[in-house]
This record gives sequence, structure tokens and C-alpha cells, in this order.
Amino acid sequence: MRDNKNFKPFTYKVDIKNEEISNPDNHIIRKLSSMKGQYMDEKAYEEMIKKEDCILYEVYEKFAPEVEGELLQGMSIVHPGKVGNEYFMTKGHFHQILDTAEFYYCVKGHGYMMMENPEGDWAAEELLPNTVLYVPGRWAHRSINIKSDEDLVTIFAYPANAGHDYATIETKGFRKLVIEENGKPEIIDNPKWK
Ligand code: PAN
Ligand code: ZN
Repeated sequence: MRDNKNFKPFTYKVDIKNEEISNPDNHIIRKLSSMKGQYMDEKAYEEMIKKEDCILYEVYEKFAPEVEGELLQGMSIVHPGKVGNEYFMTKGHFHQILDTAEFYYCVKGHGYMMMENPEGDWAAEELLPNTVLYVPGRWAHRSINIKSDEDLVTIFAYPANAGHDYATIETKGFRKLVIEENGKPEIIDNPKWK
């Protein structure tokens, strides 16, 4: 949808227990194979994918016209698990229109949002139920599930015309990673960061 002249108000239900929103316009399923080269431990990645191309995370979207001023919304679900000692996480991205922000509301689970901007700053904010996270414009963002037995579920909204730049993160990675060390999450430098 490229214009919003005939777009009408709407409501939808968020089902936290079943991790669904009503009548989604899109359901994205991201598997291990879509994350090649993104995890630190490449050997662990290869061994895992040989066994099963498992689902890492899912996104339900509610569309809005892709014009300035509209908001695209949805639910993001990162499943529990690790590749080596690095937790399951989303690909992460900058918005194509860099100066566009995003609102996140965590409804279930425990995790981190890893963020960084082109100016060289980074930030990791903890996500717990009822935490609201504001990702300002210019900040790349990636959700990371640090629980071993529960999904990390968030509701998000961002400008519908923002677009996604995945390529920058795919090539450079994030400056920091969240891994498990002695049973606890630790933030470390990404040895492969360019
Ligand atoms: C979210 C993300 C969602 C999945 O809707 O798209 O959590 O993460 P990736 O897009 O990095 O695979 C968002 O930030 N949209 O802009
Ligand atoms: Zn985003």
C-alpha cells in the first residue's frame, strides 16, 4: 500500500499466552539457515544445521501503508536456544531510513536488545515483561533470548516507510555479543566485528 487515503482505524488482540496477534497480515519464520556467518562459533553452527534447520524466531505483522507517518506493528517471538554458547537472536538491522525510531514492549521472557549506531556507541537494554524499550533513530537493534526454557515475546511499532538494512549487520556484525558463561549471560566484544 503506497497511500493511506482509504486506510481505516482497526484494533487487534494480543494473546500473550498463545503468543499470537489476531488476523496478522504476515507471519515470518526465520530458521538457522538464514543466519549463516552471524554466530561466533561457526563449527557449532555447522554441526547444528547438519542435524536440523530449526526455527530461531518468528514475527507476526500488521501492515500499514508504507508512507511517512504510518506505523507498522507486530509481535516478535525469539525461541530459546544457543549456537555454541551464543543465545538465539534476531538478524538485527538498521532501518533503511536511518533516522526512524522503534517502540518495543516486552510481554514475556527475558532477554536483551543489543543496539549500536554509526557514531560508534553501543547499548544493551534488558527486556523483561512490562519493559518498554525505545530505540531511537540511527540505532541498529537485535533481540536476544537469554532464557533456556521460554520464548522472548515483544510487541513493536515503527514507521511503516522505514525499510530494513540487513546488509550492514550481515557484513560487519554487532560490536558486542551476548553469550552464556558459567550459566550466566555475559556481554563480550565480537571478535569478528569489522
Ligand atoms: C522488528 C524485527 C523483528 C525481527 O519487527 O523485524 O524483531 O528481527 P529482524 O528484522 O532483525 O530479523 C523490527 O525491528 N522491525 O523494524
Ligand atoms: Zn526495526
